[in-house]
Amino acid sequence: MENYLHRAGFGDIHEKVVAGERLSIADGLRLYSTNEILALGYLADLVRRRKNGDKAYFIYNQHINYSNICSNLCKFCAFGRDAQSPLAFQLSVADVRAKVRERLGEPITEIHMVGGIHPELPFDYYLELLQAIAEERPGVHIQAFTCVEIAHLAERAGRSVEETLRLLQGAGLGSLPGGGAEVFSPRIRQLTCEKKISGEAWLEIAKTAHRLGLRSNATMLYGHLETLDERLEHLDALRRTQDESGGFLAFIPLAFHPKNTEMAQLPGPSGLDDLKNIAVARLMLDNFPHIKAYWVMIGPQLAQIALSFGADDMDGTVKEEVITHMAGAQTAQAMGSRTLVRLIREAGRIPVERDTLYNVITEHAA
Ligand code: V47
Repeated sequence: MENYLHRAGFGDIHEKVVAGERLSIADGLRLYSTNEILALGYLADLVRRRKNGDKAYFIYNQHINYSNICSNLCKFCAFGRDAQSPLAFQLSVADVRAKVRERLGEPITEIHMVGGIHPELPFDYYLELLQAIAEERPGVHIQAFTCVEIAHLAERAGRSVEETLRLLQGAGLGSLPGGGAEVFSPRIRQLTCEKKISGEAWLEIAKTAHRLGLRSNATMLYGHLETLDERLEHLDALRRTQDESGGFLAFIPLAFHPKNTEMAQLPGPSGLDDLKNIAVARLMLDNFPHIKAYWVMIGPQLAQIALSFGADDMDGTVKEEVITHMAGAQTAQAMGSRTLVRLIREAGRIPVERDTLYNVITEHAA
């Protein structure tokens, strides 16, 4: 293997990985640029194994989107609508209650809830959503509202981000999902989501959440207009933030789905690029405990292979995913926990059902 890594031009990076040394942005560029995908996978797998051993995680979760009404209307998004659109929707607190109640018979431990940047809903609506979920399913972990939504909620509440987060936490918020990060580069934000908060603002809100004891995830939407340098700047910014706050749990690379978006002319990323993003993230984000292969976006087949390219988590049962499916995803909108266990086991890992904070719920036989 060492000879092969040398021939692939990665002898020095292998030495750094073995020594646990941080990789530079220039190293990251070389990794992204290679076609020696097995060498890249081998290096990422060394880090994955060191951090997570033979375990690969999944979660029993439910996704709820409370509204798709959005005043940002990003060019890569097929989910957001303006309020006048016939496809706009907005759930009442009672509707969300009903969605939770519908699935009380299932062993769901996490509710993942996000929506658009709704221009009119009052701040109390969001507090009531959290309270209603906690009432219907006591003990469930509510992972809700991206940093972008938090910035908006703070505006609606007329309070600081910190005060807003404290109020949400008091109403039952458990952690923040990783959406809305997109690509931090101002160039890419200008081209694709000019109304969205800046990358710095996103990172600042994540840090504030971490200070309050809320953990959060981070994402990167790849495979549209971004350059490799911009991807690496994004990863580096996350790594520096994690050095300061230590509050990120998982990084999830999100594969751009072009259908029904304003960037529908783009092809979207290839399978090779999907694997590279998992592997390079695992190698660059040396201070992130987990890398998720989100099966909804890259397909269960590739997500399974990603478990040998740096990923240690397949996300979850999800039911029912809307954001990626509006943009043409061909995957299912839910997956049974038995299928997740089988996929993980087949990949040679120990399937572990986790809670949001990666506490073990059930360790299945290898
Ligand atoms: O913020 C929008 C992205 C995100 C498209 O934290 C698109 O564990 C691909 O963040 N093609 C929402 N992606 C999903 C998300 C997420 C999903 C699963 C787990 C977690 C987690 C977070 O999806 C958005 C945006 O970045 N997105 N449109 C699209 N056309």
